[in-house]
Amino acid sequence: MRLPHQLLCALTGMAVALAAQAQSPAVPSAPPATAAASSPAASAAWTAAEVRRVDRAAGKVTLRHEAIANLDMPPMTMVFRVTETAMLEVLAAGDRVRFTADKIRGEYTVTQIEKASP
Ligand SMILES: [Cu+2]
Repeated sequence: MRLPHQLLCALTGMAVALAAQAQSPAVPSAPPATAAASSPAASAAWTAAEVRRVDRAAGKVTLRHEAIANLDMPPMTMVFRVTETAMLEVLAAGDRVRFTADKIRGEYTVTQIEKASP
């Protein structure tokens, strides 16, 4: 009864494999934007900048920034949103800072900012 036994083992093996396949959870298909929003600091590099204007009411800051590698952006002066308006409280025009930024929901957004060490 060697053959039937082998056949049974083969069939059992297949059944286990199929069951494992069926039970394995689907790979979560989170869009890249969501992943970036949840952990923006992971990929974004720090960029040096000078604060030109702080708009606390609008939650925006104007920065004269150096090249931003992760956004493929050359040096320029531009307005950024911030993820939290509290980030603007310690900033004033003329401050030298470093920051990380990402494109969140289509808008360039500062995700971290701190004053540069003198
Ligand atoms: Cu820019």
